[in-house]
Amino acid sequence: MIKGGVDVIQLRGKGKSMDELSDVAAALHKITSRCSIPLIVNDHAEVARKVGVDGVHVGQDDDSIEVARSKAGRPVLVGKSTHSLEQARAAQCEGADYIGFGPIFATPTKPDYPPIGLSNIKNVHGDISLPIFCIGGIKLDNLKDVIAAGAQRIAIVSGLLRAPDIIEYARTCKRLLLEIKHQTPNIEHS
Ligand code: TZP
Ligand code: MG
Repeated sequence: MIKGGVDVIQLRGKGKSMDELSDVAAALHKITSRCSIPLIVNDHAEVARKVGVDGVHVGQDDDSIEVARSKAGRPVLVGKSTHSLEQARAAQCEGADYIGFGPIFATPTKPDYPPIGLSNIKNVHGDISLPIFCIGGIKLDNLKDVIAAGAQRIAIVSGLLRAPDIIEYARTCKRLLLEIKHQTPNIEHS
């Protein structure tokens, strides 16, 4: 992923024990830190106390941003998943450093959430000043539509993990994001 140009990596280890997650986080962090790629651990701020990851990501049913920061015990990025405009506004008020916004499309990776669709992407960017990562069902096939709807940053799970050539997949996604960036001054894409 790093070779392909991914800018940030999140470690999601649903069902893993804290020890297993910490071990994977430590091994990954050796790689990401060499390349100056931020590593964010999903759900469990405790891991950030033990391992020098760069951030923690919490969902609507996880720790609050404040609790996550205090569990980490040191300055880290804290991001929050949001599934509506209201939740995005609340995450900004709560002090998130960035938000995830989705699922944009229905996705087996997060099956129990109704898709938001493309139409709210512009609204959330108009309302929220934090970095916004659009997520959920985003693939190479629909990435142009997501960008056209106003997305500046995207997160991909299954599209990348199932790609026959992860480097090439990441590279092509990145190229699409950067192409639009060049047509739209003052916007950063990742
Ligand atoms: N949050 C909203 S959708 C999603 C998460 C974690 C899953 C995204 O996975 P995929 O495979 O890229 O649809
Ligand atoms: Mg979570």
